[in-house]
Amino acid sequence: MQTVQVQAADMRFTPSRIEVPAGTRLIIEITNTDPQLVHDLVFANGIAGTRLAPGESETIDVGVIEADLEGWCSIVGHRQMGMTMQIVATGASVAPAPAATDGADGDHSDHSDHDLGAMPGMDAEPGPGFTPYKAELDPLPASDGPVTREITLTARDEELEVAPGITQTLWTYNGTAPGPVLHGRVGDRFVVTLENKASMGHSIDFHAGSLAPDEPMRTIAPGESLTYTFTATRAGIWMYHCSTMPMTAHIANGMYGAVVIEPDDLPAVDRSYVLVQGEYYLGDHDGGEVDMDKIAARNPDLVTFNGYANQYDHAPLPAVVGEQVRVWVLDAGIDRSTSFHVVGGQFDTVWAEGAYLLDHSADTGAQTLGLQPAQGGFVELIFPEAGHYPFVSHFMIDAERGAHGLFDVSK
Ligand SMILES: [Cu+2]
Repeated sequence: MQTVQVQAADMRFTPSRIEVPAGTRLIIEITNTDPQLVHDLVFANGIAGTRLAPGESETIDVGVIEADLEGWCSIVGHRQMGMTMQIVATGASVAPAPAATDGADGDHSDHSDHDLGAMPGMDAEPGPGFTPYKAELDPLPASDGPVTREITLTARDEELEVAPGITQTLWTYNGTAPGPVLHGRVGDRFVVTLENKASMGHSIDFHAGSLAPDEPMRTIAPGESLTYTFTATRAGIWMYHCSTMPMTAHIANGMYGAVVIEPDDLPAVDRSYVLVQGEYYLGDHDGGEVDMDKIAARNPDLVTFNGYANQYDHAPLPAVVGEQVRVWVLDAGIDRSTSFHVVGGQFDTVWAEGAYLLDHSADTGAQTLGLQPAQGGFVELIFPEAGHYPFVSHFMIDAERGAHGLFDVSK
């Protein structure tokens, strides 16, 4: 028998290579010495440790080592970032075990996935639990001056439907993806409590405030909380997101949202909506988690407004002929830009990243609002007659992946 002490921290196991005479039983005493992140250690022979919070330890009986064996951390993304372990059987006469595949970290690109068809969600109805994400942005009550706004965001795992018949275990702020829309004016102070009730480390980064990221944006372990205070000194529709590694996985698996900070001179309108564009890279089974190989291939299965494919085709957004309608749009990415367009509509106003491109023009117009990941803005338009006006990302592949909805305009 051979016993080896292993530490897990900073996306590495130390040691990451262990030599064992073939035929020896290997015992690993592992300690998670990472200051922030949850880790585990699993092996290709099926032996799996449990998830360890920072500071926790356990003993894993890996069994008798007859051939080389690979191990890794099964927290999504950690294996790809380098958390692997090689067990080398010295003096072994047998070839390495063929079972070098994993079953624990969403790394399944060789399996066939959901048969999504050409237009996911267009040919099916949402499940009975379908509740559309609220796109309406309620007007702010009048105030004499800057306001302090307190909110608690709870990071938690939630199995949610993301398109008709397709569920994923998302990592969420307050149980939805995107998380809640925060709304205020220039000068408002936001006091955000982030509490982690999920199964791994998470964090938050608000683009709406300017500050040193060191403390407020730190990753906290399950069971911990932090307070993040910022003052919104500039108007915009700002992204917030988890900034725990790998950020691709944490954002794509649901940890993003919008903060709308209205400029002081923003004209009142009849109706305001908020649409946040995001992406899903589906795991290989219902209730699965984000697929890192699809992220690396930059190949999302679904592109959505407010976290559900074709959501507002199933629950159209109302408007009335002649109203001035404002639509705030944020492109949360992680990878796709957007070209926001309303079929049959023309924008008389376009505001993007802090400036008007077009300001209530009488005789010029715009057809799209183009945004890169983490950019935002708003458009305004008046619907000329009753009907059904689709809105899309005019990157048509994304409209067909679910970035599509409807305004239902009545007289
Ligand atoms: Cu996270």
